[in-house]
Amino acid sequence: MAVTQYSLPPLPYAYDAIEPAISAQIMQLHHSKHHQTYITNLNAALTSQLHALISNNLPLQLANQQIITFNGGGHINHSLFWENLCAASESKVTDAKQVIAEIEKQWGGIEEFKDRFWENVFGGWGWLVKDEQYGGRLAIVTTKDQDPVAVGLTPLLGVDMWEHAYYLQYLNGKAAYLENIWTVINWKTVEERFKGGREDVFKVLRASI
Ligand code: MN3
Repeated sequence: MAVTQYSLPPLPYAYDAIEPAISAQIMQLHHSKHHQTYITNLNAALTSQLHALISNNLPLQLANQQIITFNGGGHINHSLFWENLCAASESKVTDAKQVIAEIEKQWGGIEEFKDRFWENVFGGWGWLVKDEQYGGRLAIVTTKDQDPVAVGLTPLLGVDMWEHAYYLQYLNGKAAYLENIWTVINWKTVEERFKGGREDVFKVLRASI
């Protein structure tokens, strides 16, 4: 008996495609080292968990659960993040007509939305989500560590707020990093996620997750 072993999904663009918002050096390290490490740790923990379940080793099961949550969340979150970025030349808010209309309805405009995002997002991850429990209304949420967004929420757009996502280029300039991220958002992907539901978002990624 064996468990699924996950592998690193290729980026949908070159490492230097997101420059100057995010340097090629960061993209390469972040994707080929950080993301790969989450996958390597996830695979090891899943294999260990199979043995822990077969041997009724409850303490080991609990320890593995934490490792699986952290590294599995890391794999999911980074996969979503790569897909909702694109080259600045391809980043067009006109590709997300429905989402932008909702953003305007909810926050008054895209600039106001960016301000609220900055004010409400801390370490870990920042997300624009669709809240299915409230009729699909948009919300800005933060998840700590590598936690994925909660059940009931559809992730539309994720921003990695960990220092490793920007420090080499921006040092402690987190505000500048976030300001520049808005120039490389793949609004087409955001709109597609909005039109579907949570299951659809994860289904798209299932080939690699
Ligand atoms: Mn990261």
